[in-house]
Amino acid sequence: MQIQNIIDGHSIDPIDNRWIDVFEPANGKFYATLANSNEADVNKAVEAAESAFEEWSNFTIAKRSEILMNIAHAIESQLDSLAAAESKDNGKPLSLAAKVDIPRAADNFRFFAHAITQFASESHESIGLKTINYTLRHPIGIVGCISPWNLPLYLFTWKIAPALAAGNCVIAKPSEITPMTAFLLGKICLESGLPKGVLNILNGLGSSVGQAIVSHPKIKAISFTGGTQTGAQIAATAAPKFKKLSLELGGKNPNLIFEDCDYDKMLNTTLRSSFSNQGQICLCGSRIFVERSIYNKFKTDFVNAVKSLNVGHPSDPQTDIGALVSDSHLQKVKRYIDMAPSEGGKILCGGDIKIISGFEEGYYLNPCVIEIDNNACRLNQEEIFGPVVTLMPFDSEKEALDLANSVSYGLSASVWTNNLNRSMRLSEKLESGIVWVNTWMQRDLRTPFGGTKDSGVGREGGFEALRFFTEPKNICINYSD
Ligand code: TXE
Repeated sequence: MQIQNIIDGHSIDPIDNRWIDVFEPANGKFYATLANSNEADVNKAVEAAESAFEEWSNFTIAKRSEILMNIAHAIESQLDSLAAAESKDNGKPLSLAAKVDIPRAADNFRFFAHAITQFASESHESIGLKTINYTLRHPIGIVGCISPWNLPLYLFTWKIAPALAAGNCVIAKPSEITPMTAFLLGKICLESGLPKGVLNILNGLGSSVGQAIVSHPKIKAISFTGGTQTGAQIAATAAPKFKKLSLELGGKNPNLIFEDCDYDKMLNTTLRSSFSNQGQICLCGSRIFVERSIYNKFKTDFVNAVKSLNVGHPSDPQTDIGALVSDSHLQKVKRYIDMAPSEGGKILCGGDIKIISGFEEGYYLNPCVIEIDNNACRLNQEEIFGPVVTLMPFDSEKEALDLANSVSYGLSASVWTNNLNRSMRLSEKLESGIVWVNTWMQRDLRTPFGGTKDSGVGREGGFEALRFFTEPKNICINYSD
C-alpha cells in the first residue's frame, strides 16, 4: 500500500520519489509506505490552491454547506472501513474508532456545514455622527492545517472543516505516524463535489514538509495540534512572518475529587478520563488529586478497576486498551514509568509491557497507576501522554486548587463535587481553557476549545474557528450631507 499526496485533485507521488515506512502498532509490522514530501511538493500544492481559491471562495454559502454535508454523509456511509483503517494505523480499539473517532469526523463536517449558514459579521452604528461601520469577513486565502496521531481523522477534520466552510483553500498535513484516514478522506472529498485544489493533503515528516508549510509565504494562517515543543518551533517560524496562529498543545490535566461527589459516577468516568485511547488524549486527566477522607477507598477501588481493564488487540471487541501508537512513543512512556522510584513515586499497578499472544511485537502496555508524594516531580509536571496516571491526597479546597494550578500546562480540569458553590469557586480559579464539573470530555462543538499557559494559543470550535479562518475588514461610511 502506498499513501501518496493529494494535490490538485490527484493522488500523486512526491516529487523526489522518497518514501517513509508506516507500521501497524498492533503487531509492530510494516504495512504501508508514505510519501516523504518536501518544499517542492508544498510549492506545487500552493499553486493548486491558488488557482482554486477564486472559484471556491465565491461559491455561495449554500453550495459550500451542501458539499460539506455530502462529505459528512460519505464519511458515515464508509464508517466501517474508515474505523478499521484508523484502528490499524493508530492501534486504538476498533470499537472506539467506530463509536467516537469516525462519527466525530462526520460531525465536524456536519457542524461546520450548518455553522457557516449562521455565521454573520458585525455592524456598528455611530449614533449622532451619521456613520455606520460594517465588517467584512473574507476567507484568509490559503491556510495550513497540521494534525497529530492520537485522534487522526477526528482532529484533521476539526481543522479542515471550518477552514473550508469559511472559503479557504487548505494545505493539510496529517501525522506521518497515522496518515491513512486523511488520505482516504481526500478521496471522499473529491467524490463529494469539493473542487480540485481546494483541499491538498501533503504527507511526510514534520521537520521537512511540516516546516515548509509553516514557512511558505503564501500560507497565511496555521492551525496546529500537537506537542508543546513543536508548537513553540512553529510559533518561532510563523510569528516573524505575521501569520495567524492557532496552537492546541499538550496538557497535564488535574482531576479534583471531593468526598461529596457522586462516587460511582466519578469512579467510572475517572477510569475513562485516565485511559481512553491508551491515555493518548490531550484532555486525559493524568493527575488525580483526592480528598484525604476518601483517598484510601478511592485508591483501592480505582486500582481494582484498572486491573480489570482488558489490554488486547484493537480488533478484539473485549479490548479496552489497545496498542500505543509507536515503538518510540512506548519507549518514551516507559521511561517515565521507570523514573517513578527516583521521583518519589510508588507503582500501584501496571506499567509493564504486555505481550499479546500472536502479536508479540505490538506496542502494548498495562495501564499504570502511580502514587506520588509531591506535585513537583517530573511525573506530575511533564506530559507523558500514555496509560499512566498519578494519585495524591489533599486536605483542603485551597490545597487542591494550588496543586491543580502548579503546572506549566492549562488545557482542561475536572472537578468532582456536589457542592455548587465549591464547583463555581474552583471553575473560576482553575487555570485552564476548559473545566468539567462532574463529567469529562463532554463536547458541544459550539464551545470555545483550547488551552492557556503552555497548552496553546487561541481557541477553535464554533464561531471561534470561523473567526480564526476569516480576515475581518472594517468599512466605515459617513452619510452626513
Ligand atoms: O508530536 P508532534 P510528536 C504531545 C505528546 C507527545 C509529544 C510529541 O506529549 O509525546 O507531543 O509527539 C508535525 N513544523 N502530543 O512528536 O511532533 C508532525 O509531523 C511543522 C500532544 O509525535 O507535535 C505532526 O503532523 N509541523 C498532542 C504534528 O506536527 C511539524 C498530540 C504533531 O507532531 C513540525 C500529539 C514542524 N517543525 C502529541 N514538527 C495533543 N495536543 O493532542 C512536527 N510537526
